[in-house]
Amino acid sequence: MNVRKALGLSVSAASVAAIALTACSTTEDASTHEQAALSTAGGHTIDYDGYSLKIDGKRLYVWSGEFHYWRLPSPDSWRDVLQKMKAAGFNAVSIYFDWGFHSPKQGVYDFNGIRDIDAVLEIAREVGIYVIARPGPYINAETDAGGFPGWLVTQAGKARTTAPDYLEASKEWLRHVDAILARHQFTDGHGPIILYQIENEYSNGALDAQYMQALIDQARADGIKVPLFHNDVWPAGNWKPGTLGGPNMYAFDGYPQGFDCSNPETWKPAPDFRWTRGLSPNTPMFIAEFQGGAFDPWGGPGFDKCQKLTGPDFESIFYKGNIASGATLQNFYMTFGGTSWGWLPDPGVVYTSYDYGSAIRESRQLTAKYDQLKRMGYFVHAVEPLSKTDYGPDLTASNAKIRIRTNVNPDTKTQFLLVAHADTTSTARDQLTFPLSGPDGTYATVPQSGTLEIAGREAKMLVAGYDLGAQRWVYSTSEIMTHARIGARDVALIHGTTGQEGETVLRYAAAPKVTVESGDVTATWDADRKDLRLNYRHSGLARVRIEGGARPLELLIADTASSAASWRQDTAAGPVLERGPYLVRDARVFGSTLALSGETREAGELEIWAPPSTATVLWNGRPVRTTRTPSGTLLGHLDGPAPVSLPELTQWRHRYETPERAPDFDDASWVAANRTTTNNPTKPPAGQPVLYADEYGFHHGDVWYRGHFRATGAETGVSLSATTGTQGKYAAWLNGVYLGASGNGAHAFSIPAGALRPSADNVVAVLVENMGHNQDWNHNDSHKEPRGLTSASLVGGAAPALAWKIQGNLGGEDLADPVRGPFNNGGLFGERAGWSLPGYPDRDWPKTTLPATEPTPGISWYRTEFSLNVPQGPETSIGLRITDDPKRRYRLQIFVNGWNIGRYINDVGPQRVFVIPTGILRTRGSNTLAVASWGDDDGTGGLGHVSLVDLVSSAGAP
Ligand code: IPT
Repeated sequence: MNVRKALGLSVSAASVAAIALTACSTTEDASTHEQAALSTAGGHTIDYDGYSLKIDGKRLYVWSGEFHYWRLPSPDSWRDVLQKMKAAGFNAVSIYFDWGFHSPKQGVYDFNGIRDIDAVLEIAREVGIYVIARPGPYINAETDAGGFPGWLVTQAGKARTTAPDYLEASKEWLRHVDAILARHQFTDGHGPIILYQIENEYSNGALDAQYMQALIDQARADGIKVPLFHNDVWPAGNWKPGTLGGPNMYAFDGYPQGFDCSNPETWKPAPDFRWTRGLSPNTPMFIAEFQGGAFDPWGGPGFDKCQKLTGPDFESIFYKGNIASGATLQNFYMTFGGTSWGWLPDPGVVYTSYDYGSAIRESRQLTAKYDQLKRMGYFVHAVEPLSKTDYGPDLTASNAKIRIRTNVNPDTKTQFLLVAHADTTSTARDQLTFPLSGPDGTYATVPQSGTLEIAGREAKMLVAGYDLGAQRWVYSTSEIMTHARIGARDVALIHGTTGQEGETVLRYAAAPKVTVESGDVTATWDADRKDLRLNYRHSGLARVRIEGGARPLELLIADTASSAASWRQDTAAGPVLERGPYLVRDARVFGSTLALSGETREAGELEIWAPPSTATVLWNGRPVRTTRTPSGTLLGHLDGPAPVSLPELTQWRHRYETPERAPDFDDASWVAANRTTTNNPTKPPAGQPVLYADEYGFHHGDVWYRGHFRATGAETGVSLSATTGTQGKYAAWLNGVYLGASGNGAHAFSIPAGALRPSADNVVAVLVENMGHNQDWNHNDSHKEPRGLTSASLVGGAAPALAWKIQGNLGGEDLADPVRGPFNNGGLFGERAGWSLPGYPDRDWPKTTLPATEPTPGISWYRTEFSLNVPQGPETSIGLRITDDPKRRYRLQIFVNGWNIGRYINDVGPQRVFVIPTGILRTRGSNTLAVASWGDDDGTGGLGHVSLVDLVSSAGAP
């Protein structure tokens, strides 16, 4: 209700959020990206009903992928990823905006450089992809504190409620981020944003409706006009429209395979969401997050297994299942996962790589999952009746193991048949036929010749009773990938699994002229029904020309590999299809020139179904010589990529630091950790100060403590407790003598003989790793779990109190390095002294070779420089591999040109290859690699072998 009021609209109950818009003029730059860009002339409407979203009154099947710019600190690569998504048929990208990434301190917000969300949104507009904006305030996302900034963890009020301090802070964030989002709304004709999410999976336990409503009101007050939604954790019916705190649209999430990738062949059944229709019948079925991969924890099985658990077979069965359920908005989380660089990860669930087993790998390489998404993405885009369907009855297959669900468009009567195993986890190979009755008559047995095969984990979405361009599509047992009118003919690209039989039936007034241009295709004319029946086996790319409709049809029948190698682009001169390259990222037409851009992985053919006006073809700006084939396509040849050669990393220098351990280290400039009260729900033991790092403004990375005391001489030990987060560690020294190390929790360190200085000043020095703050998934303030020391006392005799000093990252909340930002650095001596940075004068450091052993426990650094001379381009992707015996116990922070690109634990893993975000690497020039290594006293510290890897030519996950 408030929403409508805020918009100043009087809206009938039926059309909840028809957003009325005032036309406005925009001055667009004549950038070369304009051709693909979303139309920005004047205003647009975004509306919906129970079937689908509608843009300017036209139904849209929203096919969206999740992408996080903050996990790709390389603005040039944002365009690469968004173009790859668009090229696969995505019409939308869903983006979380991470509050903590933009705000190091209350009241301080940074939207520059790698934080330039204006640029993200402008690139999305230029690429021509809609944006689903998800600014939180809470986002979860396996990131530190679920997206809450470090400074928020010290608040008294309960997060995600109307507690005044929390709510005020949330509104502060929304005001800042909304100011930018508001100027990129599609409704105003200024940008790509079509939908906006309030909160995130705010679904468990006690829910504060006033809080949700306050967020809605804030978004509207900030000028957000697009429809609002919330993503329910599962279809539980939370936050339905029309309730207090309910946004405009209902949406839910689904991760049916879960997040343990250890047994990727073991599946859970695919959900059938039809039962959820009653939850919000007047809004379309919107799956705001559906499993696109899985996260993987420290010591986990690794992302190759997640890639398998959620592979192309999973995508086909589960995503088509969602289509059959009636979903017309689907967003796949993640489609490109990226890198949780620096201290971005939530410690309990992820390490540096956030590859997620996604369709586009962390290295931005495409996978078979990408190909599968492309087959489906092109389909939902091309076959428009899909965005308005009712449930039809199941068809009875001749094989009881197969279930055929149907959806029917009530206007066109087009039928969609989902053919898959009833047990969606089945790996059996089954054959079937089925009866079909539809607008074009009744068929007792489909296919009429042979059988349809479901080979294990596959699902087919078949189309019957459809006006495909100027042709009548009676049915096909091949799936439609896309179709378009190109020049004077229709071109249809259909596909099936390699080796399987297919049957396609088209209807014509009289027997058409059929020319099989390539492949083994049998044509039969059924004069009674006036059906042309084609039978074939999917193999390579068969081509059939059919003349008999209002326009000729060029039917392209692809197998698995040929459909993967096919691309479609829409240009100012109409649609273009291409076949051959690894990627066709973009196509534009300038007069008679067709300018394609893309990538190859090897030399090969480029075939183009181009608008007839095309006389010249450019590939990445260079002319391609083409010949016209008998079927009217243009055929050219593309070269493979130039080989990349990467230098060996040989010239290393090494230096041990850890001066803080020494009794005479000067900590005068450090902050006194002497607070006696805290808002934190966890209180320190009676009589002890609050030592939590966050209380003193040190929110990320390692923190040093120095506790001073005058010894009685009776002290025998130091009892410490630290909360580090999963896999974190801490180590202690007394007067420079190493006491030992521990993981998360309490540890009693005994004082070795001779270490104590009776009747004198003594110093306990403790280095505590903060692996990151917990998420707040259950909104129980779990992100406030303290980090750093939580208690410290001496054991023995009268046990004097300790007077503490603390030092974390340089500047605390007043970042010393705002460009790299709050998550880049913690408080190691070397980090504070610039050892991680390029240009640091390390010439006086001793030389070393790798692998190296560092016998002294604590922190030592390894630095090297390397020069690259590799071809520049969006496809460049270089990684760093660490090779060592996993029994050695050390952990690393890896800095490339000062950027913390990864954290590595040699004895935990699983990550051993680190993607270096291309934008922070000089691909032609000199680079600095600085590695901080934290070793124990077992003599296994140091650093193993380190090498550069060309991730474009190497297969597999980091
Ligand atoms: C859901 C979150 O909304 C999202 O932020 C992310 O954490 C994702 O899942 C998992 O990667 S939470 C899920 C456990 C339902």
